[in-house]
Amino acid sequence: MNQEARKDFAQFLLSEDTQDVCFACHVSPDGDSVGSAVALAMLLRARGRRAFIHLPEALPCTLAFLFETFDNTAFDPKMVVAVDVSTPERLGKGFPYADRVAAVLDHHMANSFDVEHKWVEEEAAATGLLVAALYDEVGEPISADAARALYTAVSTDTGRFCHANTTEDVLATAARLTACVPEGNFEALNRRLFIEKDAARLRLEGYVLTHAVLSDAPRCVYFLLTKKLRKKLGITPDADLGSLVDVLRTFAGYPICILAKESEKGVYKLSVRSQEPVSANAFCRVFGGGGHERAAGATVRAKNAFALKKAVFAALADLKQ
Ligand SMILES: [Mn+2]
Repeated sequence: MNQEARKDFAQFLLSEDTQDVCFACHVSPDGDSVGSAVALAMLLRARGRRAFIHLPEALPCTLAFLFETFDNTAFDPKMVVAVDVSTPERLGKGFPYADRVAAVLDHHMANSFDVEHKWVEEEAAATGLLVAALYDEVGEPISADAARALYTAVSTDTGRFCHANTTEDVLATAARLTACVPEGNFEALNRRLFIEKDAARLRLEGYVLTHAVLSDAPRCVYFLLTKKLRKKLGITPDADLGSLVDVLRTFAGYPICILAKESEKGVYKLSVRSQEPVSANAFCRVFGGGGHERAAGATVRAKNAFALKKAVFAALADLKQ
């Protein structure tokens, strides 16, 4: 971790000029982006500042608990801090405060923000780790609610501590957070985040397992979730589909998994996971996306499902496997 960047960012956060802050999350808001933003807002509020979270799209229902004890009333912000956001585009179409983005806190590869205060740790497993470090840097104790928000960030971005990014510092941070909640464990939170699913979601997972395309050349698991299928299976707009790609990862022997989700007519969002030595990031860059080496995303425009599959498999054929 870059100690100087950490110090500079902490200094910026607590400077007199940092007032009335909007912490902005990325499109398809996930546990890391929202959990980190909530913990940051709590830190500023503890220091007497005003802060709220901006979500460009619906909050997944699994993350709704983050706002149970957090009043997220918006106001006209003086500045925006982008949290876990790799490019200005990922703040969402029509982001209302685009002229006020002063800082970014992130861990994605090739973060393209051009802002005054930028702290990006490409090696960090989650933005939540940077937020925990900021609490330490400024000497603010982590409240139970902030610990739950940060645990959400770190546990979701490491695939509940299963991915290759689950390093010693991840587990050390998780251990520290465990000590910050009165119950001394995250059993209830884990149940909410990872174990319990509603019937529609489970039906969807069953459908994905039954209908996923298993390709042998190139070796890949592929599934397209159309809007029609979402409707048929009763998947609501606030359903948390962020971890659906993990269902594809359960097929043994395939080094890359691609979940395509139709977002509007002719527009598909890809979630890609890969294993050593295949690079999900390299694959997504073909489509102008990116992320991390083993987990990345991209948006693809294609005429229909057939054209999409053709484009995806053409890019796969060119990929080093
Ligand atoms: Mn993240």
